[in-house]
Amino acid sequence: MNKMKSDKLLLSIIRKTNKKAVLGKYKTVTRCRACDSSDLHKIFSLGLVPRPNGFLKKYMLSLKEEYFPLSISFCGKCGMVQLDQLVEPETMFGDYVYLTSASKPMVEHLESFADTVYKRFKLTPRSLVVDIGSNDGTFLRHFKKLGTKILGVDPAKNIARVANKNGIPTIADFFSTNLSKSIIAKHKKADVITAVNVVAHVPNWNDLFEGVNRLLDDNGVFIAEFPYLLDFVKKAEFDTIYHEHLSYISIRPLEVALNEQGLEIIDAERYSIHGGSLRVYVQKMNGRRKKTATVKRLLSAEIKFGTNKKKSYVAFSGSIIKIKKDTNRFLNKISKNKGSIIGYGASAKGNIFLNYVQITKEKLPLIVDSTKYKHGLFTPGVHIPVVPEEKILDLKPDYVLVLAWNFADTILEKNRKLIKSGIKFVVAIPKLRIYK
Ligand code: DWN
Repeated sequence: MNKMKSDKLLLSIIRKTNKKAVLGKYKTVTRCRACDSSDLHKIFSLGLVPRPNGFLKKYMLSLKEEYFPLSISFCGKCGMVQLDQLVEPETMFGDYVYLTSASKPMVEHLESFADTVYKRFKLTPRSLVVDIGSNDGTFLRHFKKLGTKILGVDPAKNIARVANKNGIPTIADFFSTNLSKSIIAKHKKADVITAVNVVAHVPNWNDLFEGVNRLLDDNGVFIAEFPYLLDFVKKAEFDTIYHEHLSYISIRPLEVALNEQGLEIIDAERYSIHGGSLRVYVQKMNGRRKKTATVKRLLSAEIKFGTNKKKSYVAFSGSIIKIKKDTNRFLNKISKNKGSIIGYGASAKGNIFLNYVQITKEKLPLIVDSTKYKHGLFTPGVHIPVVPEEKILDLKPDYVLVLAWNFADTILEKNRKLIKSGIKFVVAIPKLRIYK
């Protein structure tokens, strides 16, 4: 069946629960983002879903809502895993609701990240740190406290305004080679360029890395951190597949793309944040820093895993189907026993999970969340209302479904008294678990 026909069929199914669903505009990706090969192989399709951060104001519930097909493929040549669809970044990042500062574990992670970089690269008050995808300036605020010069770049105009108001100079734009030229003209070359949970969001890696190479001082270092493909596959983190995440990154394809632009990876570190992330340290080709053994070790682990082999993704696909079945069975049991359940963490991943598993507001009547921008809004597709986190104290549900599973430890710790009082917290990924 051709793409148009399958989209129309999927849309007719979605319209059974969301009559306002329409097919949004998207492009189909036919070449590898890293090596430009056309040897792409489908891994899994999640059907039609709305924008992951497409939260709705009340009046928008009666308007048309765009859905897009969502599937990922791997490159048979370099092992790159990427989305098969491209939704215009402007429509996703123009007016954004995700705030880095809304999650304490992320704030703490970035504070220690800044300390590590400051000490390891012996930064001084003359050093310039440029953060690509700087959001509300949570990361740069630490460098400012440490005394370096700072500059943020973020396309979300609403959030860049908040950052500038809070004393974090931020350019409200997408980073690009052109923008790097104007930054050099106004400021200086950067001693450190950071990109935290950004590289996976960027459609044109050549332009991104050419801009990094131009902006970076000859002795500078580019540090990118992103969810790591091996963690993503091994822990079936399928709800992080969404239209903001164009790539699911591993060292091999990333190195291909960086080398193309005169850059090389010299070190890499794994972190548990966001379900398992990789931090890579990059310098200009043939720079003065030596490559560590970690890079080689990770590369051989990826080749052993077989990132460019179909068989490597069979278990991953099976886990997704099992998680959907187990979650629906669990929710049906609760509604049969007249139990009550709410969601915790109105995250982009949570929205993908709710739409793919088809959890409607009848099954999950509301979600608590710490992000002020999301309060009073409704989640995309299934239209579940988002209320302040503190509301959980009045609600006292029988169960709480933790949608932000990547922060489960923090959320469980924060609510240990409620758990002690008998409220059961549930995490569905990598498999359904009840904490009591
Ligand atoms: O790459 C991205 C990641 C880094 O952040 C972006 N594309 C979009 C976003 O994805 P997400 O929305 O899935 O991110 P989080 O940070 O996993 O979302 C966690 C949600 O949970 C936030 O809305 C905040 C909320 N939360 C809460 O209510 N109480 C989080 C914690 C830790 C809490 O205690």
